[in-house]
Amino acid sequence: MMLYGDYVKSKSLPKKEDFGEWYNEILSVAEITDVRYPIKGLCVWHPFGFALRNKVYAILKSLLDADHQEALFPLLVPENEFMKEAEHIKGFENEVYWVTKGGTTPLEVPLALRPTSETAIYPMFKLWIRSHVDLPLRIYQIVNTFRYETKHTRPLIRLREITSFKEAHTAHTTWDDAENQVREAMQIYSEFYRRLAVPHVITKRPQWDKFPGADYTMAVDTLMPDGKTLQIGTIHHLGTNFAKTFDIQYEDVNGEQQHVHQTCYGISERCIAAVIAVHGDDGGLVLPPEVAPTQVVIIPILFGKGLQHGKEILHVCKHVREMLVDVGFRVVLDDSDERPGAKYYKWEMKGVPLRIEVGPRDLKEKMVTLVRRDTSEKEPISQSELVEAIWQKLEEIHANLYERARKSFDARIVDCKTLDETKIAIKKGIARVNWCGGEECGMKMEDAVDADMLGELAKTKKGKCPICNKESDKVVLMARAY
Ligand code: A5A
Ligand code: MG
Ligand code: ZN
Repeated sequence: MMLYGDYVKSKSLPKKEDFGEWYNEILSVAEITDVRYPIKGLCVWHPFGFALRNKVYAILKSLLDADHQEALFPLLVPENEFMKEAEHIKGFENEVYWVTKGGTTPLEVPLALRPTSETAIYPMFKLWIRSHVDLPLRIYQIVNTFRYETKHTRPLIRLREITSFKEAHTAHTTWDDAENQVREAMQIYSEFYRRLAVPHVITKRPQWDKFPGADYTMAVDTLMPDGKTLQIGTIHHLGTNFAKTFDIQYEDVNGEQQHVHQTCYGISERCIAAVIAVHGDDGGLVLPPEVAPTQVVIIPILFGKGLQHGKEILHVCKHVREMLVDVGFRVVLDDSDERPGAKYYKWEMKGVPLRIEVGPRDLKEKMVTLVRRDTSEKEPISQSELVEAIWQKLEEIHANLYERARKSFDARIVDCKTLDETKIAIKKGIARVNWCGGEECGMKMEDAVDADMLGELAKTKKGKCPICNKESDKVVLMARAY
């Protein structure tokens, strides 16, 4: 494993072309997570990684807070509650960790560590919901959940302890109201990923891949540099399935008892993996300004002539820092003893969007040099125009990151008519294919191209199902998924 010191010596990460290796190295070198914790599938957040995580989750919370309320439910779920919903149990039984002892005493009722919180939350919904005036009910929580994953675990992507599981749970009077909530959740998640400059696509998962216990599942997917897709959020219409098993009823306007219609939707730290993977390059992280823990780093150029003017240069640096902190930018002045070059590498690795260099030549002119992380462009700026210039640059950086990522994303979604075309497209990305809608054809298609059906697009287009040749206007996406 590469640590920061090794990185400084070699001055480069493995090329991003080898995405798997690049991804593991960057998490360690940029101090996002530490995988050396002695339990497989569990990760430690470094302070820097956690600062990034908190910036990202602040966006998610602010989007939800408009019409959801944050709550907090217990981690432990009694076995009898966990075992109520048959499909849900079947979907999760192989992934649940059980607490079976209190000290040395076997527990009368074993307790599940939540793999997700339907079975912790819905017994309480039964108590909270009395009448139609209590609806709609929209809550969310951000918690850790545990899943004994059997597939290859990966930091932030497939964890056995998901540390940052945001799950929203809603209840409504009708199936259509719940469906409107599904649409609202799709909009919230789209806006969230727009703010992270992460291109994505939302599809309806095929029935064989929906959330256990749901009527249907909508999923948000993005594309990793290696051409595999990553599911970065899901939205489930639960119908009355859980309401029936947990007996969640409300009194309608006519005084009659009705089951509520529910939805739930979740996002995990995979959103951080997406930010890192989509924007990062051979020099390390490239962070969208809104979530960068440090937005601007100031570096005094103190060698040669600079040494004689050291005091003045540092004075200007401090003045600039104050000016920027005052207007709310997150700024670091790196006045450590390292050489400027070493500092550049360090802060580039951390994805800091803008670097300000102050050297001896800048003093007389009252200038500084501004350098962009995303394009490496350098520009002299007068100190008096600096604040305005930084506002503008940070906005440009976000726009450029999104534009660049979207271009690469769009170029890797390819219309395909045949299985052979599909096979080629999924080597680099996503294939868009017609599908008759038959489950058997769907499964055959997955097998034939050795990929997953992500799901159905809302847009339709006439074409033939490549398995049975039937004319259809259903369009699905096929890809190799993480
Ligand atoms: N209760 C609903 C919201 C739920 O649990 N849905 S889910 O199972 O699909 O999980 C929500 C999201 O968590 C997924 O879309 C995926 O992005 C993420 N996720 C699932 N398993 C994960 C794991 N083992 N590690 C990291 N993220 C995971
Ligand atoms: Mg499958
Ligand atoms: Zn078919």
